Amino acid sequence: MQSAGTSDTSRRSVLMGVGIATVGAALPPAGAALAQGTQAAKGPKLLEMEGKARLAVLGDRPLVAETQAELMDDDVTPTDKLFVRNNGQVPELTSDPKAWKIKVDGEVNTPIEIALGELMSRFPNVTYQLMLECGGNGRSFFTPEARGNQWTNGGAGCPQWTGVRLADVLKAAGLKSSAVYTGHYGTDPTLAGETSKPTLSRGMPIAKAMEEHTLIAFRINGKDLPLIHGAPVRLVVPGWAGSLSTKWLSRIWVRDKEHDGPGMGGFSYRTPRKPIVPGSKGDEKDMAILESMPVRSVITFPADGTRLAAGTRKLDLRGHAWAGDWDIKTVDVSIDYGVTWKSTKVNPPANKFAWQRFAGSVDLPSSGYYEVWAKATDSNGVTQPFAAANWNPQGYGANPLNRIRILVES
Ligand SMILES: Nc1nc2c(c(=O)[nH]1)N[C@H]1C(S)=C(S)[C@@H](COP(=O)(O)O)O[C@H]1N2
Ligand SMILES: [Mo]
Repeated sequence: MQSAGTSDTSRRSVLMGVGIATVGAALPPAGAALAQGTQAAKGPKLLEMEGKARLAVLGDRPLVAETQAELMDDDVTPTDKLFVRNNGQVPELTSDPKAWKIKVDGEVNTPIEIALGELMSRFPNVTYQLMLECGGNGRSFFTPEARGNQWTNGGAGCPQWTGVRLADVLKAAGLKSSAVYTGHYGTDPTLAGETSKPTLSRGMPIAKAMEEHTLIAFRINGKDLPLIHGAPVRLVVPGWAGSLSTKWLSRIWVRDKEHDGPGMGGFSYRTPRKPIVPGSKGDEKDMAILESMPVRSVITFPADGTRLAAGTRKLDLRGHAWAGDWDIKTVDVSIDYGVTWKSTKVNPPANKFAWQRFAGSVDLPSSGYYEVWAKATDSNGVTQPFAAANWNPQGYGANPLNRIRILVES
């Protein structure tokens, strides 16, 4: 248990008067396969960056940091607690955000180059609470290990975004009948420092681009975007892999075929159409692009590793659940390793593509060690598996049910 999460949670616990203290480090990792804490044993390296909370650093170059489960407890993700995922370097901050240019070209009747200031005033501004989730979220739950950043469940957040609808801008440019896909470009230099080629350039089918919650966003939680999250302007493509939500947005290329920029080919952001042997090489032609993210739940209170005072027989808990394009129907919890389940109360989302709060309680029959499991089911009836399923070489789509460890003292 890392120090930031521990102090934060115990402070909140004291305020709430429930008498919980966290001493996660004192608990052994749950049977290795079950541990879901962020590098529970050693404790992660914590991010030290102005304007950012002490997130768990998964990589320095490029910078990648995830949000510890207990820091995901806010209804609306505060900007400082939003995970960070860069593929290259961070570009320089522009001195004149309003003059920042965005180009829309390709399969359109009238290619546009528009300054951000004009974009803001010409198109209706909308504000929604929208999920941003890395396509690799949950990757660390795969066995054997899949290539890439070892996310637990913290490559996800749900801030409030303000921007214009991408659909409005595409309509202004006029889509040709040949328009089938987008290709997105940002200005971040590659890790090697090149600016002549994109670091990452993904795209989506036109239908997703025209969805009313797909935004060209310039504000987060009511403030200008910070540089690390894409200032002055980015895409927010909620519910789908975060790699579509291009930061430092400079160009949308409307394509007459599936986009083919870096991040579109091979095993990138793809999951198998039919299950493959875990650890095997796999065959590119059996892979399909990951679009909607899968159903997931995260217990955000109490923290993994919480120790409860002797005599505690009831534990209140809460968290968030979400499911890409879909809503959450139920979240169930278990304290007996999935033998019996109890339902929780699930709130409706603030709007489509926002996560949903669940809250409930479990009865603890005695003192001792427990794991609390949470399992969400979406509006299609799709539920989280007990273990990460559908292994793939680059590790997308792992969404096993969530587990925390609890000790009731005697
Ligand atoms: N230009 C650019 N946009 C990008 C990336 C990037 O490396 N460069 N990373 C993408 C990925 S993989 C994710 S998950 C999200 C993360 O957004 P955040 O860092 O604001 O949380 O940004 C996406 N947009
Ligand atoms: Mo990502």
